[in-house]
Amino acid sequence: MEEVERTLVIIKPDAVVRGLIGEIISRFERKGLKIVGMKMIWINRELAEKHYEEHKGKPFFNALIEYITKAPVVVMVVEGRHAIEVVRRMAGATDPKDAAPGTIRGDYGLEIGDAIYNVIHASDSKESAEREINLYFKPEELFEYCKAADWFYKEKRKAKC
Ligand code: D4T
Repeated sequence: MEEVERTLVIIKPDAVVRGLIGEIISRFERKGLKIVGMKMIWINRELAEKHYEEHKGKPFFNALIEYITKAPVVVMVVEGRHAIEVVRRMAGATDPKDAAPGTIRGDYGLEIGDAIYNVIHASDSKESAEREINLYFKPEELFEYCKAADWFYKEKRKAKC
């Protein structure tokens, strides 16, 4: 049985202010991933601290919160076969200097701020994906729809459309 997953992606403030929203979204679309929810928001301190609660107490925590609340972000829920792993691999290593060319962080980042400014966030496990999707989206903000190519893969994927 093919594993269709949903994962949370955040196009972070550095990418938004650099005009990279379209570039990044295009990569996911071209890969064949389906965007099932998307909006621009300005993350406040409370939400940022909730999102990054596992890092509370670490030396970079405050800088990380400053960074993610510095400008608006685009949050997306992306769906597809093994989407969590696939999107993490498309994102690349956490520090953009270590991220391989061809990955989003490898192609679009190098400079860092007080924290590591690394262009996007992507959920790192099924548990994180579920928690993070619920943090940013209400159920009615996520959509089921058919993409134009779905008919082509229909038999194998047993898609509804
Ligand atoms: P996110 O969560 O932003 O997608 O990043 P990663 O999943 O790739 O990496 P992470 O959870 O280990 O780190 C979260 C966030 O903290 C920043 N950071 C991290 C930092 O500024 N300094 C550090 O030393 C580390 C480890 C970067 C990403």
